[in-house]
Amino acid sequence: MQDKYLPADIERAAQQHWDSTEAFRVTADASKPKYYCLSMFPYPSGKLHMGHVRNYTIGDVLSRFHKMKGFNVLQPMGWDAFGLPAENAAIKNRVPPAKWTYDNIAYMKQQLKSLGFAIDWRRELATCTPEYYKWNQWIFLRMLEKGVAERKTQVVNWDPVDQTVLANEQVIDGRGWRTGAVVEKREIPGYYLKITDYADELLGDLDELSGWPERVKLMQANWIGKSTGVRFAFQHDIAGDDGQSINDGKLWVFTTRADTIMGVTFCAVAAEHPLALHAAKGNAELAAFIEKCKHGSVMEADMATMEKEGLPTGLFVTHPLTGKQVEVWVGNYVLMSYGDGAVMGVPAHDERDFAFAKKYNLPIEQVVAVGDKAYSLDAWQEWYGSKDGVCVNSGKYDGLGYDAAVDAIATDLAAQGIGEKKVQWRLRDWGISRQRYWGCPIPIIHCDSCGAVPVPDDQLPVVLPEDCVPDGSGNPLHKREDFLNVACPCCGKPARRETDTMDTFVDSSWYYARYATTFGKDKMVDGETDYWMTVDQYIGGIEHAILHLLYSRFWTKVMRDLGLVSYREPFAHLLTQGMVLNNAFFHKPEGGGKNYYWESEIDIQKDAKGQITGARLKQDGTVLEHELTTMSKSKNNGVDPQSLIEQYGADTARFFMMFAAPPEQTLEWSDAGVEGAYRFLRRVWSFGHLFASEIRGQIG
Ligand code: OVK
Ligand code: ZN
Repeated sequence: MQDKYLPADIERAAQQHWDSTEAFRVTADASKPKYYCLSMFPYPSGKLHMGHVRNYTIGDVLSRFHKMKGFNVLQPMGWDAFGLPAENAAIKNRVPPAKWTYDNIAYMKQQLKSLGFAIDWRRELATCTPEYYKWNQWIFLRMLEKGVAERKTQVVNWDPVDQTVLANEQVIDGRGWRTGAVVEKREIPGYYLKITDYADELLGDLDELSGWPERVKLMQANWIGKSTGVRFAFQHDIAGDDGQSINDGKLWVFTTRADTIMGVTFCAVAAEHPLALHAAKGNAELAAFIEKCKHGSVMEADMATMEKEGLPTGLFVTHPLTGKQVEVWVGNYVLMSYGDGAVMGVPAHDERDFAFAKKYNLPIEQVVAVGDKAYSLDAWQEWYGSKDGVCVNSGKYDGLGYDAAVDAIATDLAAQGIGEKKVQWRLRDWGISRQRYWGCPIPIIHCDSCGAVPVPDDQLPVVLPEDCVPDGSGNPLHKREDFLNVACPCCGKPARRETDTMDTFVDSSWYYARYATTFGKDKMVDGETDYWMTVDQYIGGIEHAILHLLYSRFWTKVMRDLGLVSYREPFAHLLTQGMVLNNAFFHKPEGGGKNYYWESEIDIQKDAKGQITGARLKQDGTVLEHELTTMSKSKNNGVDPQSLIEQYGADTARFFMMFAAPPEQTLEWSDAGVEGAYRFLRRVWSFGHLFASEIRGQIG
């Protein structure tokens, strides 16, 4: 044993030993309790970030701890290898995304190895390999057969920079999650997975996930968004170009406040609603407004905060209970993709309708009274959302409370055949078609005679050519005749392959099950999966609280319904690790924004406790401001794990990560903390050396 603490030598020796003995290779063993510890697999983006080191250290500590306790521990690792970053790198560097991806995987794998994680590398997978994505294609075909997948045209979120469709979840504050570009609406054909068929189960089973943070479960529940209410119609005889009443003379709406129906003073429809389009024909102003709405956000969060705008259509519909004529408006806050694309307007009892009515001088009629409070337009906030009142100014419904009023009104509407109680979900179906190259090909062949034909199973996988170099002008597969041209599986005539690829969230929806499958691999998952699954501990970033975790839960339930697995939830315990923060130093230039500087360019003053009291730019002595924020390239405050490992060794990095903060909380980077961790490990080593060479000699 060396007397000096030389982490590079020690760690190399240990890692070589683990490699040569396959120390972390595991197989199913019914005689031991199992522990499946999974960290969210990385995008092979280039090199490890400090956030990865933290995530994977937490997973490794849990794995090793359980191994020492006698568990049969599975800790796998792999690569979420499809996606846009590889295409963007290809555009920039003129290398095929495949080469960029495989090079990055090789580099990052060596980085992970140098961190000494107890990983069973035999189970490594990369989602961009045909042996993996074959099963995306295979299960997609099963979903088509079962009607869980379908082709349809829908209004979608269009990212004008990436030229691609985004799922609602990928739109953040009306902007693309990757590009930050303002999202537009477009109509486009594509494949959808009917996650809405599973809405009830996805919501209900949240109750079983006692090992998940409440916060994440709440986010999922809100995303699924179950609301109970009444769907009913305003009747009309507005005729379209064909002389027939539009939509059979019914304007359908959904409301969770059927008790306020007697207070309707207008209706609002989405820009794409047939009544809006009809009215726009003779109305240039309305046509222009509709066009403008198409570029608006489709996110509910934005709907809540944005300026409500509208225009009257000049069309009227009949109130189903009062018989009064109600004017139809087009509102920028009404979405065609939610419910029927139309809402009733009750300004006295709904905040959004109130703002709209005030703006456009529409009548406001109180129909619910809460206690003996006097209703006044100045105190309108007190009234919204309250279900504690009774109906007033509502004819035969006067005096009824919320539940009784909803029941009575739903019954009366049902008697006319124009209404019923209904459950509505906020969750939309999952559009998986991407107009991109670097993804899993959708196994469909388009034939002029037969239409969209599924690729037969014995022709799977549909292999993606790996030598394309995208240039930014759309999907390069459009130019690959060798990929495109194929015989129709039905009639044998020349046909063309689908060029859309799958959303990469498909790849990550089942990778955990594939790790747990042994290596015959002639099946998507095999019997070993049932031994290892479910994942006992999943560790990853809160950024995946909704999309990835919901899709994985959905995928698991589909696999169960296809008889592939016997469990119904993939992840028993979930830990969302806190982010790694560091100080960022900046000037605020006059034009706005911030100019960031590296710590090496700055003189920093600290007090006795190590708190920063001031910072000046070395170059000219100017005073800088500072903030504690996530590590990022753009803020010049990132610390490269590689330099940390090279200077102090992996153990110091890991030790600091685990002791500087509890796993769920943010971790503040501290050079002094790293130094401290290193000194501690050095003392441990010295003690070990002393024990080995002296103490043991004395007692031995
Ligand atoms: N492949 C997906 C992924 O998130 C996971 C799938 C299961 C969907 C943690 C940074 C960073 C900050 C600023 C600039 C650049 C990077 C994540 C995940 C895991 C894998 C930390 C990563 N900060 N990056 N892949 N990280 N922290 O490679 O929360 O992005 O749990 O590592 O992350 S990933
Ligand atoms: Zn055909």
